Amino acid sequence: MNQQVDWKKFLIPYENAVEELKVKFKSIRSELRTIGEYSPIEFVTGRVKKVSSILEKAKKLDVEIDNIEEGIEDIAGIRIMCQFVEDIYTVVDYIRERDGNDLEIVYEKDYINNFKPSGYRSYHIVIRYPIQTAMGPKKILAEVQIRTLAMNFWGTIEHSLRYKYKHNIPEHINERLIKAADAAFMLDKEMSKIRHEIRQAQKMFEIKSNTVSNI
Ligand code: 0O2
Repeated sequence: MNQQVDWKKFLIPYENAVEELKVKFKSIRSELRTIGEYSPIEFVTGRVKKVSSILEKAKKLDVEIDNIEEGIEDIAGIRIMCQFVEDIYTVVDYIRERDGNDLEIVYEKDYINNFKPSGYRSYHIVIRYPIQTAMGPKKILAEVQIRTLAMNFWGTIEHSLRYKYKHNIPEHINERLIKAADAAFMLDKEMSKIRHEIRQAQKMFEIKSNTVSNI
């Protein structure tokens, strides 16, 4: 069955979609920076899933090879990193505003308010994205993961450890990873509080200096 799939050809629209989406999200950041505004997007990465990982996931989810385009939603993956947790929801709103324009939202998963048992936190949006190919137009599924720098730090390391242990992480290590995820989230919350306090102080300062100049 696997031999029947021309993987190089199959993956072309996914590669194009990842490149296009990276440019689109990166340009939000550069536009905002150009006009001197704060960008909720810190940086953007993207990847096309490796064939071995596609096959592994298809096996895990019991998806037939013929149904891989619909059954595996993250063959094209975009990751958007934000400084603060609240920035994540600003980015989610950006994507929602584009729903029906240059992309369609299929569904959203909030792994921040509902974090995974592993401790994993991130906001996922599965989209259907139109792409022009040499064979004509096509819509593919892509997964956009939106997370803070701290969530990304934890997720990247936990992912590589999970692969090193071949998905059989001993229970005591799992427990420590969950604690590390909670600590990363505490750090996110503390950074948001600090930011809030600095903003409040700045506002107070502006009010005071306006009052002085009005006298
Ligand atoms: P890769 O190499 O990142 O592509 P399920 O566990 O069944 O609820 P499902 O259906 O696999 O989840 O999809 P979901 O929840 O959208 O998660 C897909 C991707 O989210 C994963 O892709 C990871 O990128 C990330 N992810 C989900 N759970 C975890 C986790 O516990 N730890 C880390 N580090 N990442 C996670 P892949 O295919 O696993 O891998």
